[in-house]
Amino acid sequence: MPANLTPQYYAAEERYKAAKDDREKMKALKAMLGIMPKHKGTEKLQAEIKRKIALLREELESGKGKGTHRISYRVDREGAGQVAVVGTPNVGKTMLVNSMTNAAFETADYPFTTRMFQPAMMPYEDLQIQLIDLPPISMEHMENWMPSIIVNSDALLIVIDLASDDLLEEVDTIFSILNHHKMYLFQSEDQEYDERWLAKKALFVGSKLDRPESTDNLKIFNEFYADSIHLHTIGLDDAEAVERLKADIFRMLDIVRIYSKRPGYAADFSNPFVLPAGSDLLAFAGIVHHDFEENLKYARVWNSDKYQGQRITRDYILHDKDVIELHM
Ligand SMILES: Nc1nc2c(ncn2[C@@H]2O[C@H](COP(=O)(O)OP(=O)(O)OP(=O)(O)O)[C@@H](O)[C@H]2O)c(=O)[nH]1
Ligand SMILES: [Mg+2]
Repeated sequence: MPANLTPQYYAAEERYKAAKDDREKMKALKAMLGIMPKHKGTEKLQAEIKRKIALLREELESGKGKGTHRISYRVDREGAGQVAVVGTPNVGKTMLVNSMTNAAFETADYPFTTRMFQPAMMPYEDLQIQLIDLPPISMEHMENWMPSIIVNSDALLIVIDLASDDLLEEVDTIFSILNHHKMYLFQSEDQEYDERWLAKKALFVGSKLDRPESTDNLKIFNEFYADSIHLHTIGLDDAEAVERLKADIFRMLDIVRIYSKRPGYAADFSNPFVLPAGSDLLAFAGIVHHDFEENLKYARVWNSDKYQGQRITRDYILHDKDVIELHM
C-alpha cells in the first residue's frame, strides 16, 4: 500500500533535516507524525518516527542533547482570569483567539502551526481576560509542558472543527487526554468523580460553521452530545458569536467585580477588584489592604437600585459590580 504522503509532510521532513538543535528536530518530527495520513501503508513510518521522538525525548530530558536550551513554560497570569484554548490539530484555535483578542498569531491550513503557548488579552466590558492559545493536543504526542498549563488555567475553551469528519473522534481525544491527566469536565457540584481528580470548567466551541460540511456534522454531533455538551458555534467573521462567547467566558469564570470608593470621593471605576463569586466583604477588605481586614468596622454598598449606600457587615456576600466603601 502506498504511503500517499502530502507536500506538507515533506516540508516537515525538510525542517527535520535542516534542524539546528534537538528541540527543532522534535518539533519537526511531531509535525511529520501529525500530518501523516494514518493507514496501513504508513504504519512502519509512523513507528519509526515515534521511535525517533521517544529517543529524542530521552535525550532532551537527560539534558545531554546538543543545543538544548531551557525555556520557561510558565505563563504569567494577567487580568481577571486565565483560559487555556485546547483542541486537536488545525481546528481553528488560533483563529478564534485572534478574533477575541487583538492578537494576530499565525494561522494556516495545516496542523501544528502553533508550536508554543501564546497568551493574549481578551477585553470584556471593563475587564481583561487572558486566553492562552496552545499547540494542538493529540493522542500520539503532546508537548510535555502542556498538561501543567491546562491544569493551572482557570478554565478551558475546547475547540472542535465542525467541518471535520473526525469531529466525534476529536471530542473523544480531548476527553481521553484530560482523563489521562486526571482531569474531568465540571458539570455540576453533585457530579461523582474520584476526588483526587481535577474538575475543569470548559466551554465547547464548534468552529468553521460557515463551511458547507458543517451542517451535517453538527447534526451528528448533536445526536451524540446535545444533552451533555452545550456547543457554541462560530464561523468566519461572526462578531455576534464572538460577543456571546466572550460573555459566556466571563460567566464561566464565576467572578465578581468590585469597585472601591473612599468616603467623600466618587467610586473608582477604572480598575475593578476581581474576586471569586461567593466571596464575602472580609475577603474584599483583605485584598484592598490587610489593615482593613483586621480593623474593618462596617462598609457601605451601592449597586443599581437595590443597594444605595446600605451598611453591610463582614459576612455580606459580594455581587458583581458592587461599589464598596470600607470603614475602619
Ligand atoms: N472557513 C473557516 N476556516 C477557518 C475557521 N477557523 C479557522 N479556519 C481555518 O482553519 C485553518 C486552521 O486554523 P488555525 O487557527 O491555524 O487552527 P489551529 O487549531 O490553531 O491549528 P494548530 O495551531 O495547527 O493546532 C486555517 O486555514 C484557518 O483559516 C472558520 O471559522 N471558518
Ligand atoms: Mg494554532
